[in-house]
Amino acid sequence: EDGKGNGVSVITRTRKKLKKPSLYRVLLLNDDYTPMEFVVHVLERFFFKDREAATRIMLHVHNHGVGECGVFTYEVAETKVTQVMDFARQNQHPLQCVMEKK
Ligand code: TYC
Repeated sequence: EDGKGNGVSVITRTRKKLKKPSLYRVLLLNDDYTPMEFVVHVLERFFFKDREAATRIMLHVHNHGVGECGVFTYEVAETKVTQVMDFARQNQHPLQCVMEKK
């Protein structure tokens, strides 16, 4: 019914399917030239890590070739990658930052 006593059938959707957003890892890649201190600064500045966590992640990347900075929705991950790549380029470091679907 339409609520006005008009005898009209109205279909009302009572539940909307809310899909969870896909998540993306943001990764730093190792290289031979970017100073360790610069990578720690990147992790503090763009990923809000404290110095201890930033140092742990930086050393993981240094020793294993790749490491996770965080997990974000697509647009946030894309923004982080752009911020890190722009900052590295401004400082003439070859640091690479990428994202991958979880
Ligand atoms: N391997 C670099 C060095 O020895 C340090 C480094 C760590 C570079 C992490 C990049 O994502 C990186 N100075």
